[in-house]
Amino acid sequence: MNYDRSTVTPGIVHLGIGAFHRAHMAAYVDSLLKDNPSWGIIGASLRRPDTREALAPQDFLYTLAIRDASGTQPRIIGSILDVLDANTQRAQLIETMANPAIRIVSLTVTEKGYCHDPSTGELDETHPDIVHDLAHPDAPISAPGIIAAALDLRRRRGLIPFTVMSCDNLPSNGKTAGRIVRRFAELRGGGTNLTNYVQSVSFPSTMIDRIVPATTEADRKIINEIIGLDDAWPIMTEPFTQWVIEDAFPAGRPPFETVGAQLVDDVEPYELMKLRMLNGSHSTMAYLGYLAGYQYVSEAIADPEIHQLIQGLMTKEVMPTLPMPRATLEAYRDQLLARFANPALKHRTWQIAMDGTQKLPQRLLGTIRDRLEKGQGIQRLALGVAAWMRYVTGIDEAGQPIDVKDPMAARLRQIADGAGGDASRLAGDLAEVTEIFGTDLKMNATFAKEVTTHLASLFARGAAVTMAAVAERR
Ligand code: CS2
Repeated sequence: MNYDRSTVTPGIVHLGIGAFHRAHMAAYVDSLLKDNPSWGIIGASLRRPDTREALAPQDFLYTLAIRDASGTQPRIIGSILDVLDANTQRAQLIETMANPAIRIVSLTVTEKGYCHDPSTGELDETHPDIVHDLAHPDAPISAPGIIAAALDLRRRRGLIPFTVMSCDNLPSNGKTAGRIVRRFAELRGGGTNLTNYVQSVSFPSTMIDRIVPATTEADRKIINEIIGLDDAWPIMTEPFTQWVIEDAFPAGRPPFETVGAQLVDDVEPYELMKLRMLNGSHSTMAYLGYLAGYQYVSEAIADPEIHQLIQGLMTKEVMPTLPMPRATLEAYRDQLLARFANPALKHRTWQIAMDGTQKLPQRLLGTIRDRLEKGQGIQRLALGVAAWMRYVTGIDEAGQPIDVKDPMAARLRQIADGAGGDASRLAGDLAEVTEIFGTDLKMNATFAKEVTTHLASLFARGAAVTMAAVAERR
C-alpha cells in the first residue's frame, strides 16, 4: 500500500465481494488510490456473512498472494473500506448505494446471480429470487432487485444514477446486466418515472481475467507463515491479470488506464476470445479432468493427452471463429497453456465444474453454433459437452458420488437417473433443457451424433481413453 488509508473515501459499491473481486478489481483500485483517494470500495455479500466476519476484525485489509513456480509475492490490499452483509444490513446497503459519492456499482455475482435464462440472456421472471423481489421491492435479495431499489432511491432524491459495471464471465456482460435490470424495473412498477430513469443508466461491458482458486486452509497457513500475521482470508492468484473496459461512465470513473486496464469502445471481441478460449478450455478440462481423476487444472494439463486435446480445441475449433489476427490468437493460446500449467495454483477441476448449466452456453455452445452453421467439425467441443453430461449424472467412473453444484442439479440428476446410463437417451433428454441448449441444438443431427458418440464412449471406456482417441485426431 502506497497511500494513507485514512484519507480514502468510498466511490464504488461492489456486489459479490468474493475471491475474484478481491484478486482483480480491488487490486487495480488499490494501485490508484494514492492519487485518487475518492474511489475506495464498499463491498457487499449477497448470500453469506463470512467475508464480513473474516475481514472486519482486520479492518478489511487482506493479503493478495501472487504465486507461480518461482514463489509467492504477498501484497496487502487496502482498497476495501467495509463489507456489508446484505441479509442483515440490507437497508444500509441500499442507502450506501444511494449516496451521491458512489458513482459506480460493480458486480461479480457469478453467472447465476443474474437470475436469467442462460441460453437467451433474458431475465427469468419465474426465478424464486425475482418473484420474491417483485413482491417485496423494498427488501430485495437478488442483484437486479438491489440495484433497482437503490436506483429508485436515487431517482426520488433527484440524484444522477451510478454506472453499473458487470465484471462477470457473461457474453456482453454490460448489455446482459442492463437488459435484466431494465426488465426488472419495468415489472417492479414505480411507473414510467423509474423505467425512464433506469433507461438513462450506463452499463459498460468488461472483459475480466485472472485465475483465482478458492482459498484453502493450507493456503491460509502458507500465507500466515510468510507474512507473520494472522490473515483470516488471504487470496491466492496468478501473476497474470487483464481488464478490458468499455469506456462509458457518465457519472465518472477512476483513471483505470493508469494502472494497467484497457479502456476501449468495444469489449465484445475481447470477451468472445476470453470466454471461448480460456473458459471453454477450462470447462472442458474440468469435466474431463475430474472424470479422469485429476484434482487440479495444473495436473490435468500436465497429462499429454489433455494438453493435446486442449491445444487442438483452441487451435482447430475455437480460433477460426474469432475475429482477431491469427498471430494474436496463437500468442494468447500459448500464454493460456502456460497459465493453466502454473503448479503453484491449486485450482480444482471441481471448482470450475460448478454451475455448468450457466456456463456452457457462452463457453462452448456459441462456438458450436458458429461452426455448425458453416458445416465445420465440432468433435472436441462436443467432447466437452459430453463430459459435462457424464459429470452431471453425479456418479464418477469408480462408482463414487460426485458433488454436482449447480442451480439445476436436482433436475439434471433426475434426467440422468431416468436415462440410466443410456448415452443416446441421456444426450437427447439433456439437450431438451432449453435454458442451456436453446431450441435449435437438439434438432441438429451433427450435434446429437457427436455428443452421443462421445458420451457412449465416456460410459463404456472412461474419460482417459475417450480423450486420448479424440486428442490424436486431426
Ligand atoms: C473459471 C473462471 O471457475 C471457472 O469457471 O473458468 O473463474 C476462470 O478462472 C476465470 O474466468 C479466469 O479469468
